[in-house]
Amino acid sequence: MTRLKESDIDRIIYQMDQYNQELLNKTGHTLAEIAAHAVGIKGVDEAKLRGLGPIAVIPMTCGQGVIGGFSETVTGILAFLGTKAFVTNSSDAKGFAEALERKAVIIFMADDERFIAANLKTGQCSDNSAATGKGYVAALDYMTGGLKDQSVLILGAGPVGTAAVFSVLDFGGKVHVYDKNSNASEKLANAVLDRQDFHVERELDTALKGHRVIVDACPEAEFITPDHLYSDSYVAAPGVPLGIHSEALAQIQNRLIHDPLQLGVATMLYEIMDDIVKED
Ligand code: 2YJ
Repeated sequence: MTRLKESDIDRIIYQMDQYNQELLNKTGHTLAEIAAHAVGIKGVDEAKLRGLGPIAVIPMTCGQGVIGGFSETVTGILAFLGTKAFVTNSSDAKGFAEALERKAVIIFMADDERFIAANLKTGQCSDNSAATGKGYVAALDYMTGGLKDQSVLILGAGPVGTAAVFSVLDFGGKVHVYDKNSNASEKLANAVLDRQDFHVERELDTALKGHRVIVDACPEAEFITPDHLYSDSYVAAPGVPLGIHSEALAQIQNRLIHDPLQLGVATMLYEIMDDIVKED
């Protein structure tokens, strides 16, 4: 699992409007609408978001420690979505106590293994990897005009790729999975009930050339080259660093979704908001 660097995230909070507009141009929908779509919520209830109690983001010093600007960036994304979010002054258990004292209803915190959000009223928990997989597939569903009956190549059978697989199947798509560790793809195949719409790909180059809708959920840089992309290709790339080769960027830019944190955090928030009306 990639550990974010300060330089990956230091401009995010200053560019939220621009990023939102970019999503709107590419998918026809805002960040909030995509997050809502990812978790099956009908529309975006801004009044409900404004009415939510405070959300605390707690810095965690364990393992490799605090990433400069991480908590502030998560808070900025949550504030952009209309919530009252704050970074606790203290970290770790002391920060958690502070969150409770300040009447937080939701907390966000991340160590080197997991990045989670928890709703302290309902006990619901959202995991960033799973939420990221769902959020990117929802963006792809909007961007492609619907994944139903489409064949989607998912690169990486880790936590993000796995969530993406189930999400594509939920949208009615067909899944092809490639992982450089073929055991990981086989393990995932065993977890899928409807095997008719699930296929394991064994050769990366062939898999890439045979697909026009791709989720890149692996941490390799620049392996998707110009000859892998067509004029009607769509790529959702939650993986950091970006897997698209710099020479292929210009041709896919307008049909590429990629960010280090925004879609995952937005989907986590929507996933743990309680008593929301679900889509039919
Ligand atoms: O509080 C802090 O600033 C740090 N403890 C944040 C650590 C963030 N964690 C990571 O970047 C891990 N690699 C886990 C990310 C999971 C993403 N799906």
